[in-house]
Amino acid sequence: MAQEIREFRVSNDAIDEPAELQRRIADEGYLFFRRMQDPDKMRELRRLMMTRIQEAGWLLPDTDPVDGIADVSKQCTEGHQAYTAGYGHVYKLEAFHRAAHWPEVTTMIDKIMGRPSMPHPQQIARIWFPQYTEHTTPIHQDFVHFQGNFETLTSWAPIGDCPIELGGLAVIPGSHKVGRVLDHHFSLGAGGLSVNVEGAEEFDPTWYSTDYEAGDTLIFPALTIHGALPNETDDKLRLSLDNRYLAVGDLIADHMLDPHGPSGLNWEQVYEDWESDQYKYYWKDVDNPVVAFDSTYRDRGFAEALELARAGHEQALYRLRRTISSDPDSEDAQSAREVLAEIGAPA
Ligand SMILES: O=C(O)CCC(=O)C(=O)O
Ligand SMILES: [Fe+2]
Repeated sequence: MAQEIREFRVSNDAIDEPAELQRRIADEGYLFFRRMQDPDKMRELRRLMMTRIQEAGWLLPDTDPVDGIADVSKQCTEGHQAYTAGYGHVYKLEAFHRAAHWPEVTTMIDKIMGRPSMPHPQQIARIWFPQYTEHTTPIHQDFVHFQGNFETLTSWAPIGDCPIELGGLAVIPGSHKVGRVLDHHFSLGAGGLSVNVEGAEEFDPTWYSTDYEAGDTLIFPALTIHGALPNETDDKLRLSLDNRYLAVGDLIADHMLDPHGPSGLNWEQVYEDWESDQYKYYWKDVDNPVVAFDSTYRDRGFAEALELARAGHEQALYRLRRTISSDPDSEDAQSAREVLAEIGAPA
């Protein structure tokens, strides 16, 4: 990603002007707000989530969980078997799911969409280890992962402060104007698919981000090109929320009705210790048309990983071994074993 990062335009001045918000997001492909969410609520959510992360063994014992000091020897990420237990422990927190319904977020999304909206049932937290930059979320458009419709909005917010070196999200303003899903290729990192933006002709591939503080929030539609900055700290975990919102009555892809895959949980397990029923299965009362997940993008990425692995590509080999260990009975694992056997590489 880019060497030089420019500062986001801050849109707090337009908070009460829906038409201006709509104009800006249509033009620039993102909106960024300082302290759109209550920093104290965010810090309290951080305390709860980091406490669970410490219980999972990913923070150094005898440190304040709020500081997010990682046990670097525990590095793991989405797609690793080791990630599931810790992430699942965090994913069961009622407070984490409630955050998707905080009115400061939902009223803002309604204003931007100009229609009543709702959060996708599938909410997502990202827990990013330091010194693990190979696994940084690659450059992508959200549509390949979440699908449904192009107007779906992502709301990304750090849970606590997130200075540049901790690896927050960055966007290419105006990139959504390509108006289509670009070719995505095999990559490591969340989602495992990336777009090459070098030499792009349809937009200027300049990156924008910021030193995020608790409560700051970035909102963008499904075609905006974005990616995470690497977590360059020595020992700090990056913790963030990325929740998605669709207009009531719009199309949603079926997998977004399930808990986030890396948690390894179903809803009954997620809800096990909740105190309130208010947000359990809240979407069942809403009549959104549902479309089946289209696995074409993912399948193409995996086919590329197989090809690259044949040629000895290190990250592709890593990807194949990860599939074999995390999902040994899958067809992908079978193909991965065949390729490794073919080139005489250990599984
Ligand atoms: O936080 C990350 O690393 C990935 C987030 C992302 O891609 C998103 O919010 O759409
Ligand atoms: Fe994304």
